[in-house]
Amino acid sequence: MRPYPLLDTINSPHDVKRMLPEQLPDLAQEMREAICEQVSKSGGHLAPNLGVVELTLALHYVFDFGFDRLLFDVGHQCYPHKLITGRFPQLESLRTTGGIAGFPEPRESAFDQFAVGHAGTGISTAIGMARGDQLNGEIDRKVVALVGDSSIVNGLSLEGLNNAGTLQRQMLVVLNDNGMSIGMPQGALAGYFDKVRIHPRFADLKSRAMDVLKKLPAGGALEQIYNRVGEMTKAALDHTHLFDHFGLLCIGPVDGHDLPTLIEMLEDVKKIDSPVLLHVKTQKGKGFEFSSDDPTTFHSPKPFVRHGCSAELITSGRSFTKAYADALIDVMNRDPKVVTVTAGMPHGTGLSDVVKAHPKRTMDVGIAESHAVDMSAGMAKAGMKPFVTIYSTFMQRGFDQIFQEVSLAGMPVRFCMDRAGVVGGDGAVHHGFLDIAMLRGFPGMSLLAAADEPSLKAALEFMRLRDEGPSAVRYPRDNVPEGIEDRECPPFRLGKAHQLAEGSDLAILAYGFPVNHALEARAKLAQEGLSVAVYDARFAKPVDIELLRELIEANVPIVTVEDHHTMGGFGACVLEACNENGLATQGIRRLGLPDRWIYQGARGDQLAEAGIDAAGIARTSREVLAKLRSPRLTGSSQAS
Ligand SMILES: Cc1ncc(C[n+]2csc(CCOP(=O)(O)OP(=O)(O)O)c2C)c(N)n1
Repeated sequence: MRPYPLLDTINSPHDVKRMLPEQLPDLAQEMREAICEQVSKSGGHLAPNLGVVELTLALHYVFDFGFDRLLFDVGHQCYPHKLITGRFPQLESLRTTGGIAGFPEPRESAFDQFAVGHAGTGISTAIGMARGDQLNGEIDRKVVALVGDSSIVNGLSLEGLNNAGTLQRQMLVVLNDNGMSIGMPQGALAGYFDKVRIHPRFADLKSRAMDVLKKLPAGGALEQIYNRVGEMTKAALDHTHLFDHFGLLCIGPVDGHDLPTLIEMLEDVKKIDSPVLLHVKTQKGKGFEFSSDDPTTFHSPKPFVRHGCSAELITSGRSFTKAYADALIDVMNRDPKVVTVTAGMPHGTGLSDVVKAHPKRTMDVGIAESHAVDMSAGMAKAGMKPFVTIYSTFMQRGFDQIFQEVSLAGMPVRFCMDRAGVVGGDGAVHHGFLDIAMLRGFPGMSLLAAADEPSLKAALEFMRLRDEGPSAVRYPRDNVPEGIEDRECPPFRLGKAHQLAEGSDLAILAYGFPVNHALEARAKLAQEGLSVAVYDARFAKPVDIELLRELIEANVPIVTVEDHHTMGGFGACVLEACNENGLATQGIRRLGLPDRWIYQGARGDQLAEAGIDAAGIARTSREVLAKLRSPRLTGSSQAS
C-alpha cells in the first residue's frame, strides 16, 4: 500500500474523535484513496464505500460504537468503518483466504454486530438490539441502522419500519440515499426519493430554520424534541416525509458529504429518545470520476487499472453469467412466451444484456425476491413462461412463495440460479450452497445443473419446453470451461445423466461445474493406472436411477461430487433414491461442502478446502479404491 499518514495513526474510532473537525476531510481523502487502491487490486465493493466515507466518519465521531450499536444493511458499505475500527493494517488481505471480509464480520471485530450481505436486515436487527438493551436496562446504548435507499424498500425493511415506530426509546435509521441501487433503483419509492431529494429544504437548511421555529407546536412530545435539538435540525424536520407516517421523526435530506452539518445533526439526533430517520443524500462513487460517473460498473468491480481519471477493468474470461444471458436471449428469440425477472440484479445476472434484446419481456422488480417469485407464478398462470434469474443465495428469500404459489399451484416457473456453490471473495454471506436442499422437497420440481456453456444452453431449452411443473438450474460464479469442443452435449432428458468418460474401477457422478474437476481428477488417476468413468449427472431431481442400478449391480464404487452442502444435496438425493429402490449404498461416497461455514477467499481455495477440486476428488477416489483393494476388506466393503 502507498503511505497513508493520517490513516496510519487511526487504531480505533477514539483516534478519529481526537482529531479536529477540520482534519477530517483530509482523513476522508486518504480513506477514499486507500479503498480505491485496494479494490483496484483485489476487486470488491467500491462505489458504495466511496459514497459513505464522510457519513461513516461523522457517525463514529458522534457515537461510540464500542458501546453503542451500528447495524449495517447489506454491509457492502462497511469498508470505511473497517478502516477506522482497527482494520486498516489488514486492508491488503481484503476478501482473501484468512484475511478480512468484504462485509461486516463479528469474528473480526466487536464493532461489527452481524455478518451480513443480504439486504433488508438492518432495521429489524437494530430494533431487536434496541429492545434487548432496553429490557436489560441498558438504555444508554444508542442504536443506529445504516440503510441504502434501494434496500429500505425491501419487504423486510418495511416490516421493520412498520414496527420501529412502536419503540419507546432512541433508535436512529440513517437512510443513505444515493439515488442508486447497483443499477437504477426500481419502483414507486425510488420515484418518491427522487422528489424528496430535490426538495428545497436540502438546498438551504439554515434559512428555513427561522420559519420552522415560528411554527413550533406548543406543548407535548414534539416540543420537548424541538427544545433538545439545534436550529439546523429543527429546520430539517420533515413532517411530510413518508416514514413520518410510520411513527419515525424524519429529518433531512441533508448533505452526506458536509461533515460539519452531519456531525451537528447527529449530535442533535442522538439526544432524541424516540425513533428517528435521518435522510442523508450522498453521491455513490464519490471521489473518482470513473466511479461517480459509472457507479454501476464500479459498484463491485473486478480488479482494475487506473489511468488518470479513468479506469480499465481487467477482464478475465467468459463467465457463466454472460453465457447465460446469451443463451436466454436465444431462447427468448425463439419463444415469445418466455419472460425473465430479476430482483435488483440486472448486472450481476446478465439481464442488463437481455433487456437490450427484449426490453418488454425483461423485468427488474428491485430488491424484492419474494415478489419476483410470486409475480412469476402469476405470469405462469396467465400463460407465460417465466425465467426467474436470481443468485442462489437470494433465492432463499422466495422459499415460501415457491411452496405455495409455485409448487402447490403446479406453476411452471423456471429458476435460473447464478452464483450456485462457493462464490469466492464475497464469502459466507453469498455462498449458494442450500438451493438443492431447499428446492428438492417441493413436489413437481425438477432440479438441473450446468457444467459448461453447451449444457447450460441445453438445460435452458429443456426448461423452456417443460410445462409440467417448476424447474431450476444452477451454475457457478466462474468462467465457462474453454477448449471443450470435443465434449458431446445431447439434449437434456428428464432424470438422465450423461456419460463423459468411460472407466471400470470407479464412477464419479458430478453435478454441475464439478464435472470439470472430476474430468481433471480422472486424468490424474489415469496416470496412476486407475480407470475412472465420469458422468455429468445433470439432474438431482429426479436422479438417474437406471444408471445407479447399473453401476451398483456391477459393483462399481461411486463418488458423487457437488458444489453444495452434502446435507440435502445431490449425493443425498442419490442415497435416498438408491434406498427407495432397494440398491445398496455402501459403495457410494459423497463429496460436497462440509457442515461448517467457509469464509471469503479465492473460489479455488474454497473448493480445495471442501475437497471438491480436482486434487480433492482424485484423493477421495484413491481412498475409495484403496479401501476396496485392501486385502482385509476385500469382499466385505465392496458395493454389492
Ligand atoms: C436480498 C438481497 N438481494 C439482492 C442483493 C444484491 N445487492 C447488493 S447491494 C444492492 C444494492 C443496494 O442498494 P442500496 O441499498 O441503495 O445501497 P447502495 O449500493 O446504493 O449504497 C443489491 C441489490 C442483496 N445484497 N440482498
